[in-house]
Parts: sequence; structure tokens; C-alpha cells
Amino acid sequence: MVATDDVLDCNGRTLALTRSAIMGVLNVTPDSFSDGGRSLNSVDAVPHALEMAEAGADIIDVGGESTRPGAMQVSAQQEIDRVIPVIEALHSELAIPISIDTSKPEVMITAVAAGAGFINDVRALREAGAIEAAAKLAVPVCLMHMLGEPRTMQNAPAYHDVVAEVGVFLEARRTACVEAGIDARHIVLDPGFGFGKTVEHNLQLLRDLSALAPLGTPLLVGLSRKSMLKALLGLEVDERLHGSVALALIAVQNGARIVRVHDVAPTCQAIRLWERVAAGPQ
Ligand code: 7PJ
Repeated sequence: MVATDDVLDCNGRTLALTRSAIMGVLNVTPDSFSDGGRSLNSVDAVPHALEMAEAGADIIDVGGESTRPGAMQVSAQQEIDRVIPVIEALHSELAIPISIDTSKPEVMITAVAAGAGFINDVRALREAGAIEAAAKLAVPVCLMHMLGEPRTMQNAPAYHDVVAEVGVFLEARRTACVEAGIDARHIVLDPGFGFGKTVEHNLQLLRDLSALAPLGTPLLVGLSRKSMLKALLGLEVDERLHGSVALALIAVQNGARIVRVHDVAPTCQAIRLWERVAAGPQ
């Protein structure tokens, strides 16, 4: 067992993992609401984050680059211009930790200086300079599996054994991070639902989630409003609330310690109720 503290120190703010943690998604992109209400401009972003915190979010994940299938790349400066004013405002208005959702070292450095205390990287610190930047910043990191790049990742993804291959990748990235000087207790792993995966791959990973945490490393899972809900139930983005809550609950029951969600209040209700049942007689 790797020594995993039940509390992550996020740049002076704590993220407790003694119970499941809820990460609220805050997409700050200029194409406001163009992706079905999932993106906000920086004026709308701050009140939305405060609302998520009020609803029970344990950490807010601020992102300035869309990583949806087919999304185009943005420059580091564009990302910085989008996220830094929001991080600064949230750092002064909230007491919970702030996560920066980025793959770019310049954005990581600027965001942590502005008050972010957690790095969520869908590319698992594989961009040039990212692992060194994260090691120096000494904040917790989420390493996510992705097959390919966002622009092309959903073009017929294939695996021999998706659970084994995702597990090997995550373990290799974890080892590389520890060798680069990142504290093993600061590492969180994520199978990356929908990132170069078919619906069957996603379902297999969700069933066998616990196989991905053999070393006791906390798992983060993002299934909120994802397109598997369209494939499985025919739901459009604005119809995916109930299915998303169900998937978050299944993820927690199968071993996820952090769930990344858009709909904080209903997810929180479901998970807190399940935890109370699972805790047994008090
Ligand atoms: C994830 C993410 C995820 C982590 C996105 C969306 C796509 N970061 N960023 N895990 N998904 N760690 O929210 O639909 O699953 S963007």
C-alpha cells in the first residue's frame, strides 16, 4: 500500500478524502453556453462556482481549454486570460480548494500563483515541462488516461483489455511522477471516461474500477453529462441529470474517491445518502 493520506493539502486548503469528494466543473470558455450550458464566461463563472460550493462541492475545477471530442487547441496565453481572473476571485470568495484543469506548464504555474491548489491534467503531465512544473509547485495532481488527442480520440478507439491497459498506463505515469519528485501521496488517478473509449470500454472500466487502484491511490471519475448517456439512453445534454447522478453513485460504490460533476446538489444528496447507508448502524 502506498501511504495515502486521507487529506490532500492543496496549497494550504484541505481536500478531505475521508468521505467521497465532489469536484464541481467550471468551464470558462468564451463560447458561452454553445456546448449545451457547459461553458461560462468569466462574469457568469464566479456566481456559478459559489452556487456549487453552497450546494456541497468540496473543490472547484476551473478549465479554460475544451477537451471535448473534436475540440481545437488554445494557446497558453488564451487559457491564462480565461482562468486567472476566475481563480483569483474564487480564491478570495471561497475557502475550498481550487483545481486548475490544464495540460500546460505555464498555466499550472500561473494558476497556482493565483491560488489554485490542485492540478487536473487530462494528459497526465505528458506535455513538455509539465511534470517538472507540477513537481516544483508541490500541489496534488490528477493523472488521467486518454488514448490519443481530443481532436481524434473517438476515431475507433481499440484495446485488447481496456482495464489492464488503462491500469498499466496510470501506473507508469504514477511512477514517472514519483521519479520526477512528486509526492506519491499527492497523486490521484483517473481512467478518463470517454477519452478514446467506446461505450463498452466505459462500461467495463466502471464495472472494474477497483482494479485501477491496487496501490491505494485515490481515483477521480468524471462521467457527468457524458455522451455514453446519449448512446445508452438517447439523452441530449440537457436531459442527462438523473443518469449522471446514477453514474456518479455507481462510481463511488465501485471505489471512486472524487467525482467530477456539473450538477453538484443532486450528486451530493445521492452520495451522502449512500454513505450513510454503507456506514451501517451508528
Ligand atoms: C474529465 C476531465 C474527466 C478529469 C473532462 C467533460 C469533458 N478531467 N475533464 N476527468 N472530463 N480528470 O467534462 O465532459 O473525466 S472534460
